[in-house]
Amino acid sequence: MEVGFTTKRDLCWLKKPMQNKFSTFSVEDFKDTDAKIIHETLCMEISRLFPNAKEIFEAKAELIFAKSEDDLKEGFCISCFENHNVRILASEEIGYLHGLFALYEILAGERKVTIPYTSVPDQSIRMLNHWDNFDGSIERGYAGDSIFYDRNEFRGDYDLLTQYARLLCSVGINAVSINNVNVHHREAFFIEKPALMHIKKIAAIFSAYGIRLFLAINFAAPIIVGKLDSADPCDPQVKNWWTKVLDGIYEEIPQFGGLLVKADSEGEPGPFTYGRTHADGANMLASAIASHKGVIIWRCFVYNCRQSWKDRSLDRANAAYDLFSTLDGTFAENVILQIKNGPIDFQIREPVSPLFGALHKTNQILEFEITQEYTGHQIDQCYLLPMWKEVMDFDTRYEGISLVKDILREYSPSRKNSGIAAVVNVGMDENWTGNKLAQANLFGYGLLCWDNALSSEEIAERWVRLSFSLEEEDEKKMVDMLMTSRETYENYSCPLGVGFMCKPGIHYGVDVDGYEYDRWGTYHYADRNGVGRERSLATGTGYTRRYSDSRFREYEDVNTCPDELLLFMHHVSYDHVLHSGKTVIQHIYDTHFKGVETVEQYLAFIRTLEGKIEKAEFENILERAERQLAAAVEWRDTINTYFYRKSGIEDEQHRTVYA
Ligand code: GCW
Repeated sequence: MEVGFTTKRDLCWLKKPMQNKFSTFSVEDFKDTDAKIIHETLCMEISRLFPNAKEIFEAKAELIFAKSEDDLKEGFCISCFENHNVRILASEEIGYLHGLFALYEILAGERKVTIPYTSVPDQSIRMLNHWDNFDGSIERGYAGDSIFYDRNEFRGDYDLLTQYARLLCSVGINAVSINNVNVHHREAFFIEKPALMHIKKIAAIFSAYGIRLFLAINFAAPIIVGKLDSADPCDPQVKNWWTKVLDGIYEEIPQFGGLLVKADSEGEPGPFTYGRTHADGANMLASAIASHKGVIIWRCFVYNCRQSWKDRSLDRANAAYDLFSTLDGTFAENVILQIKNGPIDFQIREPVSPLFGALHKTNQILEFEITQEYTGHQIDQCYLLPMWKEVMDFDTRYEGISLVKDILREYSPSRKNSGIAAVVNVGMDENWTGNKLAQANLFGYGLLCWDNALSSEEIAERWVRLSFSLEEEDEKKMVDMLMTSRETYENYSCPLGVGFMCKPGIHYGVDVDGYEYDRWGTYHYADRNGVGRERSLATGTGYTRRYSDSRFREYEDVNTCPDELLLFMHHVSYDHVLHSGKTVIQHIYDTHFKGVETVEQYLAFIRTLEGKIEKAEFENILERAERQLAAAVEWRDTINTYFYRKSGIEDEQHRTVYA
């Protein structure tokens, strides 16, 4: 049995094996074939995490895995915990594995839990989306090339993929899509045999860790791959073609999860070409996959990306709501809509998408972005858990079920077809995520999907403790740094929810007007009097009306709109006074100076870590922090100067604002 790994990679939060903790373990088997595979994985993982434990075939082992009478789903119960005597109960074999990783964390991370400790996932689907291309590049990837592909071939490093799968399983992930939602020509053929021969091997690795594999498809595949003359979802020929394709996929990969679709979005083909609705498109695929019990995950990121800044009535923020709320109840039972957390695109600050709470009869997945496209490219540290918590705990203030985290489950007609997905942040870099600190986002994402009640702080503490061996005081400082990093990024970048002041295309670094006169629908409309997009019903685009009455009233009125979203919802003058008591312009100056000062403090703290963490890790974190500081200074000076020039109003504190 292969226990060690040949491809050298950071073991991340699983790097502290506990020697001689248990001398024996026993496993009560579940009967089907999948269970046997997972049993093998379990033995392998025990030998990695608790070396020297031997499997015995009687019930008096020190570590016992046994079937539970209760329905624990993919979860587990650690029911007994005395010295060398631990019992892990599960109702599905994968629960043993989750229980094992939890046990490891309790021991290696010195985590306190009360026994019996039962842990059952809050969300059914806990997914990662890869935006990896066959040429090895990753759209919005900041940690090296793809772990799956290399120059139009399958990389075939199964050792590496096993390391990846175990990391994901250890934080509770159970679904992964392995190719970019922008499905280019070559990837359109992933649904055919030659590629499937490779993909099935990847699927088997994930499957051994209880993770289902998904593929993103090109809606025009019937034309591109099938050589039909149409991809019209209402054409019986098209449906037959998809049915055959899916039969072929399941023949190779019986445990295949399903398809992920980006349609009619940013140039991708879709049902609109044929005058059909998104329900027509999704339902056709759903019916073609239904006999295999697969699902169709259909993205709601659909908007007109050829807008004009001259037309202030058109609002990209309205697009997903307007299109999909009217289709509520028309999707098949195995279709799931995947909705980005905000109405625009993963900015450092956005309101929560108004689609949550508006759909009552449609399966839903909430989509986050772990990869730091707009939040610093894994150069700048930005611990995203506080943002994700805000979204999940957001109260839509509709009657009945009103919190986003509950809406996902409760308003999905099929509970098992609901949950959370996120664009992942890993690549070929030795530490997986480019910046070591960005591992905390991957770790935390998994934990939060599993247990929605965890706090960002607890997650940060757990990550720090498992990843390093620091004295308590440094541990606390590191957690504080992570916990403030999102606010810090916001402080030196886009103020008050305005968004998109980044460099076009790459989305790193400042360019205040970079998108201002472009076609993407992301305008801040700064002029000499003020700044912000007017989205009120009274005088703007009516975006505010897409929320519940209570939220509508709150957002509609400049006096009740939360400060952090003010410029998302309204165009206000520079001397408008915020709830904080500061004017908008003074807030901009203050936050931008503060943002840079905080990064300087991070850097000073990081320098003190030399010799306290591994050298390579220290150098990595330091190098990134130095680059973050340089970027933050550019953001600060450009934004401050921009608004000084527009407004002519001086900083009250007379700090350096370039003229
Ligand atoms: O924000 C945009 C990104 C695109 C991405 C798109 C999407 C995969 O800039 O790179 O395309 O979102 O979510 O589909």
